[in-house]
Amino acid sequence: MKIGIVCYPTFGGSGVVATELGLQLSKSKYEVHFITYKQPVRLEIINSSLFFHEVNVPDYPLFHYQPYELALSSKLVDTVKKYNIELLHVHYAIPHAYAAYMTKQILQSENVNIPIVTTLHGTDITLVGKHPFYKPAVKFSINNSDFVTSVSEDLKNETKKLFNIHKEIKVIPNFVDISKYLDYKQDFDREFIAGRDEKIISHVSNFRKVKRTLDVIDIFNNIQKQVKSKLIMVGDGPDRLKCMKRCKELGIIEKVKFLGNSNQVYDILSYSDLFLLPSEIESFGLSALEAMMLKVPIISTNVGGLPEVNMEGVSGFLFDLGDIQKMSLKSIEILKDDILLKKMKEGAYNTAKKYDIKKIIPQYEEVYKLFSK
Ligand code: GMT
Repeated sequence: MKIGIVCYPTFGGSGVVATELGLQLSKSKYEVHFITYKQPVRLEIINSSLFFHEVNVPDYPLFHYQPYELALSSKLVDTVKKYNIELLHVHYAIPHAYAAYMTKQILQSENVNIPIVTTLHGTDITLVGKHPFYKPAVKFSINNSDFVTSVSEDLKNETKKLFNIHKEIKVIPNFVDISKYLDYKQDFDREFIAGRDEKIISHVSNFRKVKRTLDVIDIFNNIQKQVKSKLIMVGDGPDRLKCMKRCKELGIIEKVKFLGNSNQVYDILSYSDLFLLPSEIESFGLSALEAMMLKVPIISTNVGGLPEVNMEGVSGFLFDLGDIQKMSLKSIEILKDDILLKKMKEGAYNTAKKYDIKKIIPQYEEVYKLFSK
């Protein structure tokens, strides 16, 4: 089957899920075409069953905003026709589900039928999508997709509630490739990050307000007073400078490494003892799942889909949003108790196994089968 995948090509979780899905599909009976404005970060191999088509948006001085949806729809129409693509799977509703709907309409006028599968990832619903400026268009494009999936039960319920959607939404969670870890080799030395007697705490995100990265710094500040440790902050985004400033004010800048966007997330996680995710909104928490796969327990909030991923007392612990005190105390307890830490590491890994790629990809394939000719 020939599938077109539309996603954000950046370091965000929806792009990672879409790319890993496409890569995996292309290893079996699928021909996969990525259609987006840049080659997705994790898409390193292009071969006879894996293609990348770049969407170009010419800069025209008359436009204050360049019309990306228009360029994307046009590119989708051309690519579907040129490669006989049989289904479009769009990740993140804004603006992809909307552009896909237009593509379907244009192709219909030429007697070509293209089914649209939309996967909802999170803020396309819970933050941006529900904003009155976008809501009618998002609701319309969800209702007019041929099939809709969401990455957690919580996101499914939120979507139904916020947009009054009566259509079926199938939950297909995020996934990790457990086999990647089995023979995993780190590319750099642990000494680069911390001394032998120091614990390593990590956080990975796009440093947006919803990630509450300043809470990460405050929690670590409490931890480092009682446990010799280093904090690794991976990723980049609007709150990164604020975090650096807070570290300087607290006098802990020497203990915190800001690595920016990195393709070595797994290396960093594989050395970590604890992962902090105190988010305000989190539909699933792919970064937490990746940490769990690498045997790192999670201290997170109990918002959104996080309780579906982080199992209380097994893979980690969950707290109310903003409860820095309790998150700090539990972190210190785990890091000080080697037996508890070992138990939590195993618990994190065993929980991650439920989300192995081999269990999740067939769920997407079931959806595609509904539309295969
Ligand atoms: O909504 C976002 O923050 C962007 C999106 C992304 O592209 O990173 O993240 C969402 O999708 C991920 C993959 O499905 C989920 O694991 C994240 O939890 C989710 N982020 C939020 O809900 C904040």
